[in-house]
Amino acid sequence: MVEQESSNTPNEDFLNQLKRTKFWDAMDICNWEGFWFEPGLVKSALTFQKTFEAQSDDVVLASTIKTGTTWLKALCLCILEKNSDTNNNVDILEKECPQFQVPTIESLMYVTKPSPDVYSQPSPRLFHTHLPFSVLPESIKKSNCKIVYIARNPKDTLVSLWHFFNTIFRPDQEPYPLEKAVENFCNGVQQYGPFYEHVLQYYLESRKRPEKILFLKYEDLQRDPRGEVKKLASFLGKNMGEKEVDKVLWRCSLERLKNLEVNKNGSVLHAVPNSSYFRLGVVGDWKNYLTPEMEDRINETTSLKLDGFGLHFDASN
Ligand code: PAP
Repeated sequence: MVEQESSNTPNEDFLNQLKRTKFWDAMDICNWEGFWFEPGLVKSALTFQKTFEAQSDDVVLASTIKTGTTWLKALCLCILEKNSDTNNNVDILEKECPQFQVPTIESLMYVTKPSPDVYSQPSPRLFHTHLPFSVLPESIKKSNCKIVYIARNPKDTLVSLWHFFNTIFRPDQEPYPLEKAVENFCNGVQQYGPFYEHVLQYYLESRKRPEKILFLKYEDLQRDPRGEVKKLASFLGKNMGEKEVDKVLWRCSLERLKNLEVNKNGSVLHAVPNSSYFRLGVVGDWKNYLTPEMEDRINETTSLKLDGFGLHFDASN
């Protein structure tokens, strides 16, 4: 488990030396290793780096924010058959949000209830992190454990992020100006940003080591859910038939998860209702929000950051 304070955690002087700014006038973030984080996350990321020993059958899920993490967590729980409580054969997704069942390691200190001891779960262990590849514990990079990364097109990611942080930071206020959110996104100044460098790091690593890192896209999962779930299962060493795949897809569907009592009313992280993880889940929702100028701004940034690396997101998405 990630500890909050130990001899491994950095002292406040170290954190105070990091460049700081405010995200959306609401949250202090600091720049560590080229990415922006709340200071508390840097502390636990450092503890994670120092204490985590990967095992060869571990499965590490990774993503930047709002790219399909909750869906991926649910899918992997089901594919690895970690979703049923063996005592009474109950689907654990009915009891707790996927965000609790597969905790984001560096966020554990923010959970509202006793956090699961992720380090000592039965094998194959299943983890999630929003950390960029460059700061993962060395043992994750060097061992044979597998990484599954989920990416999403930048415009839908931004719109999803905008809804999410409006719910969290401004429940009773006007939404944060979208043009400012677009600027932050394009400049990379947001929790776990920059988006582009995050996605690119995992993408390039997946090209080098396809047997270690599976790079998925949210849009592909929406377009061809059966094909993508089979690919994911096969990467995790499971061959699944059509019926099994359909069952997993149903169990993990947004419609089902969103309407479970635990996700309608529960909460895993302080001040973050579970319901905020389940919104619309469609590709191209950005068209309902972004002006042509905002669209151009994001498309130009995407082109500037990703062209030449072989990573494409359909700009019409
Ligand atoms: P996180 O970064 O806080 O973990 P994450 O799960 O990555 O959040 O992103 C939430 C998005 O995934 C939401 O997208 P939207 O705002 O565009 O609607 C959410 O609706 C979508 N989502 C959550 N669960 C599912 C699911 N089971 N199937 C499809 N999309 C989902």
